Amino acid sequence: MSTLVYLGLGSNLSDPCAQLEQAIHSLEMLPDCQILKCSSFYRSRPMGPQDQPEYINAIVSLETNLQAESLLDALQAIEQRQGRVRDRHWGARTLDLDILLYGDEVIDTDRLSVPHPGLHKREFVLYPLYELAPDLMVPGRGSIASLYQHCDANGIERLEACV
Ligand code: A4P
Ligand code: MG
Repeated sequence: MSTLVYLGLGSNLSDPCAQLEQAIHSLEMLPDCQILKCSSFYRSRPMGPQDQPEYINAIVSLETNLQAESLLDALQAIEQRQGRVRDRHWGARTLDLDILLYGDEVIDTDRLSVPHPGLHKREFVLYPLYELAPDLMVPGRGSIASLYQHCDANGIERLEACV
């Protein structure tokens, strides 16, 4: 049985728009996964340490037959292929792929917290997610429309084209 999943994509190093485009291409190639929609790209201020470049973020929805942990393995392999280096918490990165929602499941294991714990308060998640799925309900958090309406834009900008 397939599950509807929302993934968060983020990058602030080494041509972030190209990183996101490459990641979307890699997601299209994944077995047992079918991309449904992709949001616009958004530019936002870094959350966390401020001595790092602005981020480009987007959201992809897909249908998958993969279990959540297998999907996480596949996402981490894509991050590694695109040169992800993990140093400090919330530090700069070529590519971050987060599982925001996995159907309406609530998952709390050593490796996975779903819905993603930051989802409901981050403009760089709520803006693209509302664009993609304005009727969505987030388990434990209510409607995406309400979360979006109560979220501070914090200078986020929807890009017409990547430059
Ligand atoms: N993990 C647990 N739940 C999940 C999930 N739902 N999806 C675990 C993906 N991974 C999940 O992740 C650390 C571990 O989280 C993984 O091994 C996985 O088992 P990571 O990618 O190595 O580290 P991280 O991303 O630096 O940590 P964290 O705390 O997940 O950071 P976030 O929440 O991803 O935030 N500013 C802007 N403007 N835009 C951004 O996208 N991103 C971050 C990172 C900081 N500032 C940002 C942005
Ligand atoms: Mg991450």
